[in-house]
Amino acid sequence: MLTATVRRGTALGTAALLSLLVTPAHAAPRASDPTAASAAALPQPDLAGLREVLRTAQRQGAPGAMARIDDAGTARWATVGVADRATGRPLADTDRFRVGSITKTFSAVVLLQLADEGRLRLDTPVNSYLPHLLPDDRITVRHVLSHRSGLYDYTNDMFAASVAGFEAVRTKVFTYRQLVALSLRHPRTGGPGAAYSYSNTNFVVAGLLIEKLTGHSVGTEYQNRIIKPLKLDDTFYVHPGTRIPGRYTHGYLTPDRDGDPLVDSTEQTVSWAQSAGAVISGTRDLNTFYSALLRGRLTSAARLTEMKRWVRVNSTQGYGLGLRRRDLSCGVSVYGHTGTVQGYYSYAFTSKDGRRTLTALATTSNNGTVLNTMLGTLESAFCGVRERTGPTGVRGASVERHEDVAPGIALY
Ligand code: HEL
Repeated sequence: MLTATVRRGTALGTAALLSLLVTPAHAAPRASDPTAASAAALPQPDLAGLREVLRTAQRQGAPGAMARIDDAGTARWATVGVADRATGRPLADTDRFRVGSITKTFSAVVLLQLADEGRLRLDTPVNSYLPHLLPDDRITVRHVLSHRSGLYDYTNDMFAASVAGFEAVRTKVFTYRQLVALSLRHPRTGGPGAAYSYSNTNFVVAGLLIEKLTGHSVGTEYQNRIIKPLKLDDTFYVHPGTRIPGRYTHGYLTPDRDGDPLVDSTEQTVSWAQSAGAVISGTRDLNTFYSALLRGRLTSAARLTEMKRWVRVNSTQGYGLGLRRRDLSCGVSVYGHTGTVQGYYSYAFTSKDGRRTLTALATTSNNGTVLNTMLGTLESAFCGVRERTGPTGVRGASVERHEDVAPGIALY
């Protein structure tokens, strides 16, 4: 029988890690947020609940699932299932994985640092930096980073058929401009500054902006501005490489037709996403990243405030600039991002003060039941022990059926 394990890390390990964060070029005072509830005010995490959520995801079809909580110097983690169905190797909390759209926060951080350096203005039209790229001169950088550009999400077409769509692009290498061109075949979904409408195209434009303004690849900028300063040893951007370096967990795409076998989707270029979704990382690194971001260690306080200017997604979610806010059933709001890439579902969120952070992963995708179940890891991590309303450990009254998704993409 597969078991869940929860261990308590040494306080020294994580505390030391946090204290070593040095970002000389971007060191900034901690962002002030008068309404911030400190992690100390949060209830203790519900570790039994967390384990139950992971076991439930496993029963629902995820070969493996894990979660790690870093809480003011103490690390706790749980894993269930296998990293590799072929060998049966158990999933380890240190296994690397593909993070999907969590990459969007990396891209936003690079652009906000460029804004801090006076090299980019959020309310300037994208076409001022990239002449003639977009069909409307009024679309600004802020519109793009908050999914209010109206640019159609080309992945809607690409992954209409999940397995065939994936296999068609698995080894492909796209330029950013090719991806933008795929989007522009469609009418826009709204005018510049319209309501939130999630689109990967926005963060492909972000990638183009990073390259144009810095003269470097996004991989170089992630490395120099985030990965190196935060010492994120498990974090990589290998595009157009297809393999995950070092020790990693395989990811398994769920086919659209019941009864068809899972597809090992681990190896792919992720070129269809790049700056919108191609980062590889691990639970510890993502916790370090979001904690550092919310503690004001990656941008100035003013830019962090811009990142947290929310547009409405739905009754329990807001979107800032490459950053999600989720309001949990206990009234606590958490900040981070979600990721869906073939074979991997991830959640990485931190408290307002950045002191308690959760990253959770299930090693499957195209399985809305598992995605919804994994939302329960946030409740367990930040809301503590509370009455459970269902067998999943998810408190149903306040948890929505589906994650916020691009239209037609993840309604499974
Ligand atoms: S979708 C999301 C999530 N984001 C967006 C991005 C990411 N990921 C994608 O665009 C991948 C889409 C295909 C995923 C695939 C699967 O489940 O493996 N689905 C299909 O092929 C469906 N036919 C908004 C959910 C986010 O949370 O931000 O990551």
